[in-house]
Amino acid sequence: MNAARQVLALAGGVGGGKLARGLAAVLLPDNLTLVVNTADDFVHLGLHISPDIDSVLYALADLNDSVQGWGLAGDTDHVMDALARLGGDTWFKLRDRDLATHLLRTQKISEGYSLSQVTQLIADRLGVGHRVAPMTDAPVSSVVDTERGYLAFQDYFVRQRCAPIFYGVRFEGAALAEPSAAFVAALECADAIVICPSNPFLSIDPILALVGVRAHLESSRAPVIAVSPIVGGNAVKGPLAKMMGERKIPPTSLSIARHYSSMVQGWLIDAADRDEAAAIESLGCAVRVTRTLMTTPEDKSQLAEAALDFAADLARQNS
Ligand code: GDP
Ligand code: FO1
Repeated sequence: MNAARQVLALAGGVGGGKLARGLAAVLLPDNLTLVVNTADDFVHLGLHISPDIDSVLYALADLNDSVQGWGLAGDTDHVMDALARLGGDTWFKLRDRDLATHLLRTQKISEGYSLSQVTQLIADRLGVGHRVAPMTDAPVSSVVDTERGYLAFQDYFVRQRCAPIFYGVRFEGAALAEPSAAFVAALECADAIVICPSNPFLSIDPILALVGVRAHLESSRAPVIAVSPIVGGNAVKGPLAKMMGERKIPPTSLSIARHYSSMVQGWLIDAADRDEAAAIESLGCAVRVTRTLMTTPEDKSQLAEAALDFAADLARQNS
């Protein structure tokens, strides 16, 4: 177990879930808070869906479908098949066992639970000991600006498969949304803050857009370490490189470092991108080159250890 005291990690779904699993393997439950993007959340077929929270919870419980990137391994589609026969909406697949999570969350929210409370309940019931919290309990929704106009997030991401040219994204509700209580507590006592290799535009920016979060990170006593989601000049999964191309931004770790700017003190980039290290350092941050591709459980733990060691070294230099 790593000696780090309190660690706060900011996460989306796929890249976030992978590093979250590594951090949970090397940190005791009381030493880690995972704060997860909720701007992808929406109500579908009457159910409250929190895709990134579920991806992180399923990853921590070792129940995730790692090939698909979302949902539960080995799930089936009887409900969606039956719904298709009835002519219902099946563009967003609520698979059979995954449906149980959405049903329970929706029931509890209708009974007055906050998203934080229901996330804790589901974590407990899945046997996840590490703290997983939504970024906020307030409603925040990503709206994507595209060549086809403004699109609700899941319409852009799933229904239209990120095909429309991406101009930008706004986070409706974020400017008035307070971070969740667990997020505030973790910001106040963190000894290290880790930005997971999640999509900066879609998964991390909504977290940074909440009231006070960006300012807190910019003046943070705790080192902020980020892992680049770009490996070898491409995204490991998902639309990030395509989106960057459409914004005329080269798909490099250097571009990602510029995006987060002075908020990050330490960058972990992949060995395949080692040539970018000097340019990233010239932005005023430290860089470590390592393997950032997380395929095996060992990859995840090693990358988590690398991030925590980096944070500890930077904290020592600051003191
Ligand atoms: P989403 O919310 O489901 O889209 O997932 P995230 O935003 O958390 O993660 C998406 C990003 O994770 C993509 O841009 C990928 O490049 C990145 N990613 C996925 N797997 C890995 C990996 O093993 N290593 C690194 N460095 N990045 C990864
Ligand atoms: N992604 C898809 O590409 N197609 C789906 O049908 C789909 C269903 C789905 C159901 C529950 C859930 O929690 C996530 C689901 N996702 C699906 C993932 C999708 O929501 C995105 O990957 C994230 O929102 C981006 O983080």
